[in-house]
Amino acid sequence: MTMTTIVVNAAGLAVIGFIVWWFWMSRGTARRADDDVPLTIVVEDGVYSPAHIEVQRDRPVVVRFLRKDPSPCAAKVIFTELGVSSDLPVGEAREVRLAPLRPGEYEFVCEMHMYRGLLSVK
Ligand SMILES: [Cu+2]
Repeated sequence: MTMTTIVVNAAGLAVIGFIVWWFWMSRGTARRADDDVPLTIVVEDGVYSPAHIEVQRDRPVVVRFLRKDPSPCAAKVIFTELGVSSDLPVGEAREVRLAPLRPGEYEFVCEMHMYRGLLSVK
């Protein structure tokens, strides 16, 4: 194995590691919903911030999305298991209303699943 091969392989592994981290581990700790203030999620730079939110069971949920990313990738948010979606105009907050939910984990993504978030219902 030449030095170049080793460097290329190492770089490849680093990229794979980064992608794994990006998709599965970068969600961080959940932001919990307050009773009166709807959660605001900023859509920017390939991530939802926060990307992990937590709400209480059996209560209507309002999540406000503010899209800052002009890329068409971010134009829509979809709660896949719930069959709820919303268009997100750039720079204009949009509220997504969800019926009371049973405890569980519900994913929300952009159309291409590049943006990924998780709604935990407790
Ligand atoms: Cu996308």
